[in-house]
Amino acid sequence: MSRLLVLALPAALALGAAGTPPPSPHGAVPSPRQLAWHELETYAFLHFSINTFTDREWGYGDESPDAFNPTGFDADQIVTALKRGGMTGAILTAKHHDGFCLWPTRTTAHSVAASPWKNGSGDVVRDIAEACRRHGLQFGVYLSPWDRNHPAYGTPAYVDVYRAQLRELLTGYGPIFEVWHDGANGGDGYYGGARETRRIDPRTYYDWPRTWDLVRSLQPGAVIFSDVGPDVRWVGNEKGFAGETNWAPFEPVGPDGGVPAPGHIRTADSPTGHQNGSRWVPAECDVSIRPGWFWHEAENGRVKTAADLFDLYFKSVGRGCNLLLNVPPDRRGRIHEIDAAALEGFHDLVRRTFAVDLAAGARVAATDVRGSDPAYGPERLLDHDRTTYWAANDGVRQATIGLDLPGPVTFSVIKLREAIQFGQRVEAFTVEVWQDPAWVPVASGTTIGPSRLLRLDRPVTTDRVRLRITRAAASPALTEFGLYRAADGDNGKP
Ligand code: FUL
Repeated sequence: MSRLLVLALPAALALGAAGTPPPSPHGAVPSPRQLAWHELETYAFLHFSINTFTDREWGYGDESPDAFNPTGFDADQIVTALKRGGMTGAILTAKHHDGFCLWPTRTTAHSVAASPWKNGSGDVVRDIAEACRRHGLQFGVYLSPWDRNHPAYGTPAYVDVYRAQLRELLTGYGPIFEVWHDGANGGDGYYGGARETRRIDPRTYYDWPRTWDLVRSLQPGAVIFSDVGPDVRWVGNEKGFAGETNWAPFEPVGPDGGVPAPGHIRTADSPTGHQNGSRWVPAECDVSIRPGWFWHEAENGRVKTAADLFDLYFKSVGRGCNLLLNVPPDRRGRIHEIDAAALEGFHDLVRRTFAVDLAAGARVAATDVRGSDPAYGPERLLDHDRTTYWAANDGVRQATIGLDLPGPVTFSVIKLREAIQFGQRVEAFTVEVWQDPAWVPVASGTTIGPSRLLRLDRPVTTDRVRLRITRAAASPALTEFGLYRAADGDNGKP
């Protein structure tokens, strides 16, 4: 439903009720597929493959398909555990660096078809894709560009194989919401028995623009992820957090300042992006619920807790990113009970925190309303509808929104969202509360973007709150201003 709402945005961009045109876009703006992606916020990574059975993180490529034999594979259990954790989608490692394919591909014999699992008749990609659809989750694929098994890796022939694999995945399994291209590229491997080191030039070898054209033609709704986008960028770390200042616009360069490519980028810029970047390439925070990406029995005692995940939520979604949380299935082919419990606890914290918007019922006023047109009035900030927004007149660079609450409320979380269809515009803001006889600042920040959550050191009680936008690159336009009380108690702030 919400995807449809966003895709319907062009209609909502029509003139305001009194005929005032909306703001002109500023800088880079998101595409419709990126707007839909921004709404997903938390989704899962499923690292599952031969490594699950060999207890490794990176298989060499010489593993026997005999090793792949989950004892109780249950796609519904996997997907419902994710759903209970608030995950809106799942991205499956259809092929990791070791080259083992989780679907019966025509491109190589190194796949589930050669495994004892279901006597070679199984298809993990199909089972997870169908379970996602049954339970209302989006489905995406990770296909490692590096293939340590394939004899042709390093030659042009392998790039054709990679594209053929993508074509199978993007034509055989229904709608795909995200295609994930890893930046890890080249090195030693089995390579059909050669057992050698093969280096490739990440800038030229894969001819990424052609591959991305293929993805576009086969799955126009899918966003493409890599270190450099084109739709979604890596955040530059695997710990699950973004920069406190986080611009969706991005202008990637190589480590040497030259041409960038997946696996060849100056990652220092990735957590923050570039305010004046020419393209909208928002960051995605990938992190595992465990120390490793694959399931290892020895890590059962080191699963992140619900509180850890809640903290990461503030540092990823709360900084305008999507959180890609890896939850690796175990050797049964199920989400382990410890991981499932942590996920559920995390979702419970998120749900309880955001169940009641304490700004509800407030009288809201703004120092400036575009064209004095009620279509852009500040009441739009409280309606929880991302298609409506408050906007200021062109030329305005500072504005204040005041909330006059029906009575005193106690809150510890502030939620802000920009109307990002017009680009990212706010550069600095402060939130203040009335503590008679003065306004007292309780939070401040730089960027807002698709979502900004500010967690206070301690809850504050007041009946008046104001947001002061102190610097903006273009007239501000916001869609949400909410107040909440964190459900994990008042000392939860790390
Ligand atoms: C990295 C890979 O090398 C890891 O194994 C994992 O898949 C992670 C998500 O990306 O680049």
